[in-house]
Amino acid sequence: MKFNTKVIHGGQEHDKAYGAVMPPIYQTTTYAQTTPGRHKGYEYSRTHNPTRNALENAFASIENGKFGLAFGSGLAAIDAVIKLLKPGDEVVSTNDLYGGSFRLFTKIYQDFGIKFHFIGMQNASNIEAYVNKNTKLIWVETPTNPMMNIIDIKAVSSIAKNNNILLAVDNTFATPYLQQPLNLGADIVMHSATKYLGGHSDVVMGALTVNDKDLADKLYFIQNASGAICGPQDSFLVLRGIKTLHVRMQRHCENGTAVAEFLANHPKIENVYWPGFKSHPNHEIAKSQMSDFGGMISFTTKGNNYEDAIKIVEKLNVFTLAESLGGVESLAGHPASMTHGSIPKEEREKTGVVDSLIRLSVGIEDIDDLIADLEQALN
Ligand code: P1T
Repeated sequence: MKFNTKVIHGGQEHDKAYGAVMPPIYQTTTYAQTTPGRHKGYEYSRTHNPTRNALENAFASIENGKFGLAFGSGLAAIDAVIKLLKPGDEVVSTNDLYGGSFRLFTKIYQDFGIKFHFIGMQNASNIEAYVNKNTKLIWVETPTNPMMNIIDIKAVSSIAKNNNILLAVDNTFATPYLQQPLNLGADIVMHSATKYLGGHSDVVMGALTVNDKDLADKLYFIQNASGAICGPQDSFLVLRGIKTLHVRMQRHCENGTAVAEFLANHPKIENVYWPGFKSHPNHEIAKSQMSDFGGMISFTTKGNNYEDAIKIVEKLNVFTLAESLGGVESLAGHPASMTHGSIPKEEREKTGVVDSLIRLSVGIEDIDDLIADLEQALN
């Protein structure tokens, strides 16, 4: 099955009870047993729920993986991955990443004795200096949030495999429409399904997909034992969102290209961070591992001035000033004070998250309205 068919049918079957074409929302916590242990495959909804299972099968299908898992948020999905580790283990992570992931790693798991190294991975060989016998996981975001750095997944995967280390890729910005990390050698793909997979800014959810059965079993155990699952109504909504992922992404990419080019040619703009530009340092890697460049763009204005950035985001009308990304509507954010506020200033500035940085999630509205909105705000 090709991707555009998988988003609609992948892993799905018609409802066994009445043949419902869309998966019913099984709003139930528990399932009748005829005698203890005899049931129809479901006992309790933290462990399994038919609506959530339909979604988990869809996650696996669109990432070209075997096993999908759904969680109550993207961070809950990341949390489950880190719970594979033990005190004394070490993780090498991209230094540019979602502020909440950084906070989870440094403010919670560091205290449990797990050591994190945050490094630039634009050149994958940088990783080797941080690998030792305790290294158990490489955590990669690509494109990174918010600097749009591109990490070579195949190159990182070969370092991971040579050293017997798990490679997890946060694929939130790219989506499986643009990039399929399992095909490039990753062991775990993670999503904040809150973003493009849900696609409508109405559900908070996380996803994992893996190929290895033992790894899947460990993660299913953690999912059930820790219990950070999502509900059936939310599962239904994200499953519905996925059915239009391909057509939404096509428009996100078209509009993203137009907005990136508009910004690059605007006299008030200093830097535009978007992997579709030939001048992007890892454009060739982006071209080889992604099928297009997406709708996430960050930029700074000339003069690198905090007040200007705040004025611009306040003046936008069609773009809403808000956290999050990946919905049909365009959003603008100020990473230093919003999504990346939990990263100390000197840490975030090392990766380019300066006070004048603005991040756009370009939606699927009419491109003329988006450009006109940016034009008036910049002027
Ligand atoms: O918000 P949640 O569903 O828990 O997902 C966390 C997360 C993980 N990974 C990436 C790359 C993310 O961007 C996020 C959430 N990000 C935002 C809310 C944001 O505005 O960047």
